[in-house]
Amino acid sequence: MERTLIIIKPDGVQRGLVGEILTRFERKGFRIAGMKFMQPSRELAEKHYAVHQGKPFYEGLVSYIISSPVVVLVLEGTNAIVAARGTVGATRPHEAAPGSIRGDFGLEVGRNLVHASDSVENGLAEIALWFKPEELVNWTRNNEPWIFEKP
Ligand code: D4T
Repeated sequence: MERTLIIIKPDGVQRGLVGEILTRFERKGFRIAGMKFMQPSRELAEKHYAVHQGKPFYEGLVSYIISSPVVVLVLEGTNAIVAARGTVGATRPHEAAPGSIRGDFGLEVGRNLVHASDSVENGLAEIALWFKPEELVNWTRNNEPWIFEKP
């Protein structure tokens, strides 16, 4: 089953939107394989955003994600990468569709509430960066035949 890494960023936590954001992923049908509340270090943030190093928004991006605790999740599901990015919405919240997390709760790209992996390969690398293997749980829910046609 495909996996994606989700981060509820500092603004999501500070604004009391953790429950609301988790609810949206749960309702969509994703299975939680990992979840933790943590204060990311600058070193971790710099590794996570290494692809953006040198861009004008890089420093703001790193200082934003380390400005307060975050909730980090590994979610599993069919086409989890694309599905989670749909639930999250477009990078710039003012362009994000109503009904998406960013579309419903955000206005600015520098306060866009949630991160979701953008490819299967990046998802695997991000999961390895943020979680130890033993922090991930292999399990199934008893409602899965009603979410996944082929388990
Ligand atoms: P993340 O990585 O936070 O889930 O965002 P996206 O996957 O939706 O978008 P991205 O990788 O293109 O950008 C990463 C991050 O940089 C911020 N950003 C981006 C910014 O502050 N200014 C910009 O012009 C862009 C393109 C927002 C998200």
